[in-house]
Amino acid sequence: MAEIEAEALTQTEAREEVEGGVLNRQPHKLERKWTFWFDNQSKVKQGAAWGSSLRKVYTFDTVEDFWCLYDQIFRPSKLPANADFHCFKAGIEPKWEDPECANGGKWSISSSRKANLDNMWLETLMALIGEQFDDNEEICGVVASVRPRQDKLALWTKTASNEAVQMSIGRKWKEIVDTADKILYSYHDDSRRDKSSRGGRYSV
Ligand code: MGP
Repeated sequence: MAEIEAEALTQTEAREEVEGGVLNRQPHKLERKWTFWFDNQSKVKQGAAWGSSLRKVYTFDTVEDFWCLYDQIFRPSKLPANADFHCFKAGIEPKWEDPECANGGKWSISSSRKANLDNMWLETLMALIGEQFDDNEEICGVVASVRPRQDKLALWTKTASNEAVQMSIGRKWKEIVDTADKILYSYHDDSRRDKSSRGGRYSV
């Protein structure tokens, strides 16, 4: 995370970075491509299918593009109620139906304060694009949700039944967002069923 922060050039620094009199603006490439999504469910007509308001916004693969997108758009405190931001690996849709997510689940954290949600979202994004998790291949992406009752952050992973891997990801995520609160892991399979069967399967 620190490496990414250190690597990230502010626009002023980029402007000042001159090599032999020539402006050097080589972008800093990420390990892989990521996509930001936006879902504003408050605008959806009643009865519309889930996902009808989900939009792919921008795919990026440089540190510079990430900071620009984050600064200008993707802060959860800018979200209206009942809207979500997602940042997922390019090629994975933030839906239970996506083949990479179909057997997966999510770690969830609730946040009652908007500033806190922004911080946890940013720390998580930096950890994802900086490939900070031991099991990077298990990660699908992260979702920030603003809801009337409580805001939420969810880290989606691929193989819900692999308890050891999920526990390791959950412990690491808690460190990254720096929370002492208990966090719970739920299977997407359980979420598809009625609310009563949705308890957390793992916790850290
Ligand atoms: P949500 O937006 O993840 O949680 O799912 P929210 O709004 O906090 O509400 P709660 O149900 O957790 O209390 C809300 C509802 O949207 C789900 O119950 C599903 O009906 C639907 N939904 C959510 N997701 C992520 C999906 C999905 O990936 N696929 C489909 N088909 N429906 C989904």
